[in-house]
Amino acid sequence: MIWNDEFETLPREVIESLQLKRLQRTLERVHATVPFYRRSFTEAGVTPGMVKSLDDLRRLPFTLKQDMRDNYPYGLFAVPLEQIVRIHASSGTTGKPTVVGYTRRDIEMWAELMARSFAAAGAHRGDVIHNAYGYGLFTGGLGAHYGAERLGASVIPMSGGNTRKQIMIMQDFGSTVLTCTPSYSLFLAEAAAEEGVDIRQLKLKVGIFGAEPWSEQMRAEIEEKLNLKAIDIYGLSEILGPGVGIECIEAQKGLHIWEDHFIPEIIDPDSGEVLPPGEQGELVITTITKEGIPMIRYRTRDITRLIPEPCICGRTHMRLERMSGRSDDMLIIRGVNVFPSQIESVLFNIDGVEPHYQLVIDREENLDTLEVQVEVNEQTFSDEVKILQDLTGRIRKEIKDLLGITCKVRLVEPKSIARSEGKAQRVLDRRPQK
Ligand code: DLL
Repeated sequence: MIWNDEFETLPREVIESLQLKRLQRTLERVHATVPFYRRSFTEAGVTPGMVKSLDDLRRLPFTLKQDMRDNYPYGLFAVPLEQIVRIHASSGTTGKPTVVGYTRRDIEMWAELMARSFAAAGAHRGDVIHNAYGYGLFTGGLGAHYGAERLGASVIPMSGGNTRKQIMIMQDFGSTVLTCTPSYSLFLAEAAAEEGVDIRQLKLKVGIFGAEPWSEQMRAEIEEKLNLKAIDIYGLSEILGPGVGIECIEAQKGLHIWEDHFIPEIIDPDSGEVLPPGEQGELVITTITKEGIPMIRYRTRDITRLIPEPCICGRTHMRLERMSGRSDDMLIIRGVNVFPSQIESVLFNIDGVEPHYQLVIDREENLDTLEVQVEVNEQTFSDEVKILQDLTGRIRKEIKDLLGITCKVRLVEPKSIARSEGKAQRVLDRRPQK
């Protein structure tokens, strides 16, 4: 179902003229109210008045995560604190978190976009939405919660963790929609099996999964294990939280980014140049309706491409291809660029291994080493040594064929790799920092 028929199906020229008008207003506002933007525009020799077309956006400087850190905690807010009704923060791997603030209208807009996203995923009033995204500073829990209420569905505010209870509630309350990270959905499936519950027989029909990279192969695995349609949802706290973009259930191919609120660009991460439509690069997003903390040309570090072709669902908002990883997740191993998702897609195509793995990178005698630790299933685990050796050799060869690097493969016991309730930690880089 299309939640907002008028806005989700606007003709391209109307979307673009709306974007330009909203962009110009946002630029005037941040220039007048946020010293950081005034300074960065002046340094780049630009003024809001110079932006006369959407193409002029590329003349503006980028905003980086570091800029948020440098202005910690409230320096990028465009309204006084009295107008901020909610604060979220995302913890980075190092240092202080990045802090974002929402006005009452921002919260309204977010709920609206999440309701749109739920509807695009096939959820509606009457659904029981089991929300296992974490509630707290993380945007996942409350973002999905407000959207589910706006949709008119019955939302169960589970948050993450307490996995056995999650299974009981899902079973007893008749949950029809599951929202959590893709890795947690597999953990739920595994935990259900241990409890003697056949998760495939529950009422779940759709899962709305995001907050971490996942692959097509992982989608197939989740759909098979949980017997539901798995939908990819994208978002980041700096821009909004969940609900920046989502796949529609009709196509399950690419994520519609809500272009009446965001302007996406794809750039070459090295040169910063805007790439032509369809080319892969780093996603840059400008918010054009947010009040609390508008973002101008925010470098997300997420790698994707725009799909300009129209979608069968009738929505006219452009699609983003499934994220293939983050440019700062990219591992350089002996000079070769490797995305964890590439290794994931090799592993998930091999029978006998489970969708739980970890990549350990180290350095021995000045040479980078990569060890792929992957769980095998119970049956394979009890197979003869020869079969396990063959499996190891096959994984090593497929990774070598795909990436051109030799790695060590270690098959580990079922359930020995730590499960996560939120974003999975799949990479352990033990190399000394330069
Ligand atoms: O993860 C917001 C969110 C919550 C999205 C629930 C979807 C569902 P942050 O914690 O700020 O916000 O992390 C944002 O997570 O820049 C991506 O690198 C990654 N990410 C989010 N969604 C996806 C996805 C939330 N569908 C960062 N595919 C982003 C791949 C994703 N990566």
